[in-house]
Amino acid sequence: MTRAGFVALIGEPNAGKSTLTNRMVGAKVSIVTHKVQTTRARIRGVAIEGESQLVFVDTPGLFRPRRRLDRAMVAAAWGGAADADVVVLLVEAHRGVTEGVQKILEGLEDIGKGRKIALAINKIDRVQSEVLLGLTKKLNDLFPFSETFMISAEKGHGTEMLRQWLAQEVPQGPWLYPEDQIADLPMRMIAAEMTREKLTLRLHQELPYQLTVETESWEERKDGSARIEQFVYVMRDGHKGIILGNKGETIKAVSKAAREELEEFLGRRVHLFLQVKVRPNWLEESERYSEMGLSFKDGNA
Ligand SMILES: Nc1nc2c(ncn2[C@@H]2O[C@H](COP(=O)(O)OP(=O)(O)OP(=O)(O)O)[C@@H](O)[C@H]2O)c(=O)[nH]1
Ligand SMILES: [Mg+2]
Repeated sequence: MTRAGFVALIGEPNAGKSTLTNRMVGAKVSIVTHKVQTTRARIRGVAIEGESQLVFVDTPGLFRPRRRLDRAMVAAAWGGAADADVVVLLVEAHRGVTEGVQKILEGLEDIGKGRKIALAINKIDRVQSEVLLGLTKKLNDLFPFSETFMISAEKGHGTEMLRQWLAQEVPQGPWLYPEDQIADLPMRMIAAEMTREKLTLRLHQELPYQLTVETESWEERKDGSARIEQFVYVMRDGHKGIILGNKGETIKAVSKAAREELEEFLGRRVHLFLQVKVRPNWLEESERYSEMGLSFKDGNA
């Protein structure tokens, strides 16, 4: 009597969707930063709870898109919700019912037909408990959520209860992935994401939103190590200089941090080579989108 299903995590940028995905899976499958719009495509992480296999679908944040990339990201997020068995909306406890949250609730009216939508108020570690009762009521007045959870994805509060509830909500049926699989994303993409995370953490202002990372080659070596070459695409010459840093120190530090994480993930040695390429128009190149796991067409205005 096994169960299995897709659980889409949706919410505004920075709500903690990727943190929750990693918490549920028990490993880092999706990158996390303090900046908004970190996740760009749907990332699947697999967790097992009792007889149930839960496939968490981490999605890009939902916001008012301006660029082609934004539109493709938002479309990927709504698509994730529309394909899921259960949807969990994450709302930040300290921010409450923002305009962005209200917009998402409107969008959920259609998605909610035929599937359960749960509310997870996240980052409860940041507010007093009195705030939570008011916020729960306010949100449930606005939308008929099947269930409300109060969690801290980062600290792990309340996440067990959410997981147990999801385990009984997904449909009966055979498991969708082998028991030991935790992610469903090509390794070359996971590797590119790790580098993008380290870049995003180190770079200031708008630059992280204007770059993309691709794994260009991946060579297995006889000694068991992997030789990985990645391209960092930026739009302007000046950006290249910023990423390289003084005497190349920025790119060196990024490369080291990404390599270390990759080595831990793979359990073996990695030789990582990063090259920065100036590509003024990469945001309008369809190949960049397929490399990210996004649909170029979804970005059409
Ligand atoms: N205090 C606190 N911070 C949290 C919690 N969950 C996540 N965060 C932080 O919130 C920030 C955003 O987390 P992410 O998991 O990247 O958020 P996201 O919803 O995936 O963001 P996008 O991918 O940009 O849509 C990070 O700095 C996290 O460490 C929490 O429960 N409490
Ligand atoms: Mg994310």
